[in-house]
Amino acid sequence: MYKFLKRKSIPVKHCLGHYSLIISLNAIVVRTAGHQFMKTQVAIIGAGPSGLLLGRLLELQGIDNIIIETKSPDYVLSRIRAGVLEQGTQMLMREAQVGQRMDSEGHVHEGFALSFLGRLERIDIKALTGGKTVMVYGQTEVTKDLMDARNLSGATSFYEADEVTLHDFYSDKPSVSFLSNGQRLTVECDYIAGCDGFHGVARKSIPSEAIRLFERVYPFGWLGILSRTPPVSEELIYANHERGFALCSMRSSMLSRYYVQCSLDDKVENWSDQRFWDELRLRLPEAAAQSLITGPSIEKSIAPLRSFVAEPMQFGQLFLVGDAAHIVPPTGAKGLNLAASDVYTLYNILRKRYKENRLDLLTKYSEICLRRIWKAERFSWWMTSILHKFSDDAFNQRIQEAELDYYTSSLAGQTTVAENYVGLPYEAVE
Ligand code: FAS
Ligand code: PHB
Repeated sequence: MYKFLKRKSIPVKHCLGHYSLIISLNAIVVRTAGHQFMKTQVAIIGAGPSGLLLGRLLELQGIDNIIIETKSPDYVLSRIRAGVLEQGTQMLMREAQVGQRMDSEGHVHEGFALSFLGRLERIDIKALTGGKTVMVYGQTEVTKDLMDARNLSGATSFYEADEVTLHDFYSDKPSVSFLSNGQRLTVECDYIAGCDGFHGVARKSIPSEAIRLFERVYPFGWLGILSRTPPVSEELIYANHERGFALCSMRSSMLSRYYVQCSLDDKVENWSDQRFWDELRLRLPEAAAQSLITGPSIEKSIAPLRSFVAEPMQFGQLFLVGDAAHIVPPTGAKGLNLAASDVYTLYNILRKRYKENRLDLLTKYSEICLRRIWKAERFSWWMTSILHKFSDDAFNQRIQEAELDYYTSSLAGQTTVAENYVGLPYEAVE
């Protein structure tokens, strides 16, 4: 377990009647009976990749921040999610001084395959993008590296917080209140970063008339399995099949991650390991199906698929970041990477606001992020639309096969797929 509240310095305590004042390096604390007040520059809600990465980058710039998370560190780390990092995400991990394990344990991938009609067509992303690649390194590891760094630095984080509530974010004195170990705390800040994911409180705190939501829910889910087996292929395989989509991925040379499309009302308990492996084999090209090494699942879960965007992403002093503002179907491996590009934008806006007094940049956050978000939404929607079974409509299956045939046999088509998969460039904050 991670210590949830650590301070760097020996707090200086002044008892002012029933108040007590504790000064520490990154939080000023005033305590009254039953209610503790803290002050920081940026209050970050959520300790997923968005919150932890933003917190770490700000901390390295000497910008005080406090993270408030509803779950325990172990719970956050137990979630099995993304597996592919774009170069921009890798760059940010290095800038956050937490890239060492990623660089030593991550696997650089120079291509991936699209499978259809029994064919296996490789997209050579490195050759098609002038040398760009992606890295296979699980989101769990990204989160752990960031958590470890924050725990080591002593920056303040509150885990297992309850009743997290945002206050006055349209004023210049926003705050976040919450219960921690039965004590009510209020963090007064300059800005709030809502990094609390799709189901978090930040977006839901915004008046409905101030926000516009765009959504598409797909009529299927992904049944994912993790197994301590060697991956069927060194690179990822995205398979279109008339029985449904399948994906072969991995976390390491002895930890494989596989997915099969399943119906929305399906249940994990309906899928024995054997049924999963049999179905996966049916959806893969012959050579892969024959060389697949199976084993007991160590994790099995079903995730729904949706495309979702909230516009704008800034509301006074509140900024929505990552899944709090947008969701993509994981078919394009963009979710975690989009969160990282939001962090890049907000981090640089706040860095320049505090270091160069560039207050003008604060209003540019939404437009910069949304330009990249909508292009990633398009790619993720397109990959989902050509790889999944939507109905028994034979015409749609033929159109999907023609799309895949064109995009894998035309240099222009391959280049389009490759440059979107490695991640479109980040827009400079200037
Ligand atoms: P997260 O949801 O990761 O983190 C939000 C944090 O806020 C959580 O720790 C949560 O506990 C906390 N929180 C929630 N409410 C709160 C509150 N009221 N107060 C305080 N804290 C609160 N992306 C890919 O690229 N590839 C994939 O294969 C992939 N698979 C996925 C599978 C699933 C089941 C899910 C849900 C997502 C998947 N994603 C995938 C997307 C995922 O990786 C996200 O893009 C990524 O987690 C985004 O990170 P955050 O924005 O930090 O949000
Ligand atoms: C994964 O490894 O979990 C993964 C990889 C690529 C995707 C989606 C999921 O597009």
